[in-house]
Amino acid sequence: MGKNVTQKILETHLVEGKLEQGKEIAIRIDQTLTQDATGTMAYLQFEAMGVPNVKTELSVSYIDHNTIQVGFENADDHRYLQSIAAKYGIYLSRAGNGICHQVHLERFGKPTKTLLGSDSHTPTAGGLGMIAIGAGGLDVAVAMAGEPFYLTCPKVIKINLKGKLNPWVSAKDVVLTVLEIFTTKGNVGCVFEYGGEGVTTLSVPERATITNMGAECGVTTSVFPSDEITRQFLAAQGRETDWVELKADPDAEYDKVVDINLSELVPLAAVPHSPGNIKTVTELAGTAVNQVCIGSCTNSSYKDLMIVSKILKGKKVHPSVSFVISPGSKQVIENLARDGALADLYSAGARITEPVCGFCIGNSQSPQTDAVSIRTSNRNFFGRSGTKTANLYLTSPQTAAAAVITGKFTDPRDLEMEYPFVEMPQKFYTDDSMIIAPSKTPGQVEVYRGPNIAELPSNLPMPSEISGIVTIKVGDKITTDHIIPAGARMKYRSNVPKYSEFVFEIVDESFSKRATKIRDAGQYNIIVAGLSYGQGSSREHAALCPMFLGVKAVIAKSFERIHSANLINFGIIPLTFKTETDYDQIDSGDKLQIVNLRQAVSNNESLTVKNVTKQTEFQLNYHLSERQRDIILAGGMLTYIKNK
Ligand code: MIC
Ligand code: SF4
Repeated sequence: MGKNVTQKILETHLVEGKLEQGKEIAIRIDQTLTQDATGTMAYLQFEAMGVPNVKTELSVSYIDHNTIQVGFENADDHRYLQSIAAKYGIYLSRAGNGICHQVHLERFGKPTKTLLGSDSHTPTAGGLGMIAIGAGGLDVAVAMAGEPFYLTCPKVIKINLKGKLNPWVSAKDVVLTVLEIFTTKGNVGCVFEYGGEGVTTLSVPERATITNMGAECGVTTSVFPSDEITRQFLAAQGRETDWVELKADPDAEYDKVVDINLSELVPLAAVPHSPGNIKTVTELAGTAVNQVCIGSCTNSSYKDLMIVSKILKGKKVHPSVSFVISPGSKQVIENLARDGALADLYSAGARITEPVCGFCIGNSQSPQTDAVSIRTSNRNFFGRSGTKTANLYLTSPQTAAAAVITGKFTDPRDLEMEYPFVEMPQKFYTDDSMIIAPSKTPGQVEVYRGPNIAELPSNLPMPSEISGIVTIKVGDKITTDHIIPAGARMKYRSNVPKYSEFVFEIVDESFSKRATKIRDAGQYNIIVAGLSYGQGSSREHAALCPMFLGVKAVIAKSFERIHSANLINFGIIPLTFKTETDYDQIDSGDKLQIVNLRQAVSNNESLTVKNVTKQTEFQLNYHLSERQRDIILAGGMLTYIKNK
């Protein structure tokens, strides 16, 4: 039987288990990436493992999230990361070099390899024909120490692309169509594999836009084949020798095939507050726009910004629009500058930032009260921009550029101009001087630790039973941005006690104080949630900070993959309702008792919970492999590794 691309890569990296869908497997990780906001914690954990240097083929530490540097915290963390990279054999991409996913695509990604990254958009590199997976920092630290990565052997869904995109319709509209079909929930344990003749019409950065936002569907990863287009991209990066062809066999089988005809697509937008709420731009046309933000790891490539510059050439930003561009990398900026596009963008009135996450993570460029903000990024979650009342819409750069000119939602096909086709360059201007290689004398490198770096919090083994209070009950689709905000709070990533003060800040400001009180009174905190709990980012602080506050269990209707793994890594048990309607029988403040927990988990038996307040009882499920049960019982991954 023929094999698909996903199977081919997984098979050559398999170190434990069988490629049977739904079973736990372990794969060898060739490359890792971290970014600074998840990286400091990942490296503290790596240091705690006592391994002398990374064991991967390549590990890169990027600085792209916390670059605001108001106060000493960010700068100190950058120094810490630089010294760790030098000491342990890791490449450091300095602040100013670009957003991790864009730079990785340009300079490091290789077809047929595996990549594990402490950022949920790591699947961007799937555009190059890699299996690239987002995970918590601790999982990445473990991979850097040479251990395999465990995952559920995925279902592979083929997205069969036919036809060719029309002018003004772009890769972003393809992935918004995918989101419209699959939504943001119910796709855990799947891989989207792209195929069909339409694939050859898309450049690598366009493919990367599509794999990037697969993260919003909650899939394990998304992947494209590696073909002639991939070869041309790598050759233009001066890396042709990194190219390997990788295609699905003609008789490859898939769990499901979904056709998308590129020729039929139209400009789309994700409307507030979920990337899965899709409308056509025509439906929104005429809505006044206050802010346009172009860039982020989804749409910040040379081609994206070159098209924007051509649309805006000789035009000016509408007076009621605040217009910002965050290019993807220093390479993108330098190539735009050399080709004259930067001048056109400045002339149009763009506020061009460093090549960083910036507006996307809400640590800068927060829009005005009640703003309508059009963004080319991937997430429009409630509160993410830093302005609670803002309404974020996600579109293509083409649609965003149209609004820059008109000041309102405008279908770019209605602009009275010819579509500015942009060819991919034969050769990019490249310069890796902002990437620092590891030290040749690592023994002499001293690790720098500023006062922002607090001690790693530890956890105790799982108790024989959990007696605790439902400190908060939340609804469906709670994202990690709800659980622990990024934005202005993100500078405390290396200081868990401080950062924990902001857990659930945008949902219930009193959570942290109430949870601390319960913890200090010797009881546990329990979180109750609806469907798809933990959507969005890979930030392990969404588990680590609750752990610090004494949360021992989360009971939800369902969980997202990365967050569920992070909960396990920090000794918090993710439990699901056996009967979903039991969710309605619990209220915030109820006292619950999960009896006989340790023994039941050791024996893989189902759990009974008593609602002491309501005098009721119900059953809970959990889906944990034997290894995960051992991690939970040990009180988390670090203790589990030490015990081993
Ligand atoms: C995001 O887009 O939410 C982030 C910030 O990149 C996160 C990582 C983090 O919280 O540090 C992600 O996507 O994993
Ligand atoms: Fe950065 Fe935004 Fe991409 Fe996250 S989604 S890596 S914050 S640009």
